[in-house]
Amino acid sequence: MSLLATYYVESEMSLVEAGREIALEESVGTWTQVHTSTDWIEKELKATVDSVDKDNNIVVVDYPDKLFEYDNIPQILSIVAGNLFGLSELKNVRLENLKFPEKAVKMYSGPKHNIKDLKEFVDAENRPLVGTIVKPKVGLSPKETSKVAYEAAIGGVDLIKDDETLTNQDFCGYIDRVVNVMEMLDKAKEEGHGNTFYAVNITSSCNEIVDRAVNAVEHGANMVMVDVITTGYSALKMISNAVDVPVHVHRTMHAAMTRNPKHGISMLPISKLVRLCGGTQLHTGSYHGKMHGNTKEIDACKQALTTEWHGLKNVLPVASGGIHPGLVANNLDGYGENCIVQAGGGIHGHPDGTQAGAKAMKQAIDAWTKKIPTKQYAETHKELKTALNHWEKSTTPP
Ligand code: RUB
Ligand code: MG
Repeated sequence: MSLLATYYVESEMSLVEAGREIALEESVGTWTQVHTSTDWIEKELKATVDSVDKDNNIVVVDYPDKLFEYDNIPQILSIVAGNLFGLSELKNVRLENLKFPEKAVKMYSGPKHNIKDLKEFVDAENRPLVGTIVKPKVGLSPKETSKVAYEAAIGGVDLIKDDETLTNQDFCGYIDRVVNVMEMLDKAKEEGHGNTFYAVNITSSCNEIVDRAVNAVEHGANMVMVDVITTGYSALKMISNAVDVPVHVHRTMHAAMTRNPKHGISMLPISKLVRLCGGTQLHTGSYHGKMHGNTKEIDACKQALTTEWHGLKNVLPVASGGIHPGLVANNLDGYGENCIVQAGGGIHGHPDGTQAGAKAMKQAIDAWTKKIPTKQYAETHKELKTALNHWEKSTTPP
């Protein structure tokens, strides 16, 4: 039992030598021989190269159990994703995957809700969910935000969320926002539009974030949103422990680590850490959109979030970023029905407004669910037709 970390490596050295550099730097070695080590350290704590795949520049490093406090994610990351990124002998290095031993996974409670729970709440058992990010991303007052949320809800979205830069500014405090938005979502429900999630962004500093989560729920929030890369995995775990509502996990800043295919950190280990720490949904990129990611990497994240993992509840992947109704089918072909497809501009930029935009997105999802080509479905659904015409030339999928 040990932790296996997979790296993509480019170096003048052989892959085995490069792997050994990583293994030593991150376990018991340094740049020169030291005279302070002991037999126990060398025998029990020394990481080794498990395997190499020369065709793909892949090295797997085996880190012994005793190196870790498995319930301490910052400590785990300081080993598997620590100094190694700066080693000058490595031209490029990217953490591609982490394989945790079962006993490590069992130290985490994971999400409190699974995909089935989320889908049942919004009565979407057999289809993907549709979500929206209120736009403009900042500037609307709580009342104005709630009006946009209401239009989106009656248009048919399942989830409304804040954008990542909206937190608790003077013009739109989070408590006022929750109260106003939930009031309008209750109104939509009374009018027969069913339940809608509202993910209020409680991202803040560590002495504040749990209070914000608890306060938001006390004021009626049925979901909270947190940005995991900027606040950290420990913050996510604390939030998930503190409140019983689902936790929507956004990943602003991730591309600083994930974008370069040769250096940094893949979205896959990030997805696993989010599942351990209790996220119920996680942004994993879009197959087609303004910031579309690596298709293979999205597939791997989808697999890591949704399939059995030592009894942890599963996590709903989120496709987001530049999506409009014309891109829905391509994203769903990749994700399948267990995902949320989100649109900000792709809903609030509809020529006939937010309600029509929400209808158009929902129609695009219905078309995919019924296996009808989007363009054909648009012949009998006017909001969708308008959306397809409007965005015909933007980010058209191949
Ligand atoms: C989408 C949006 C999201 C990003 C991030 O707005 O605000 O923050 O797209 O998504 P719009 P991801 O729909 O107007 O582009 O992390 O999944 O790339
Ligand atoms: Mg955003």
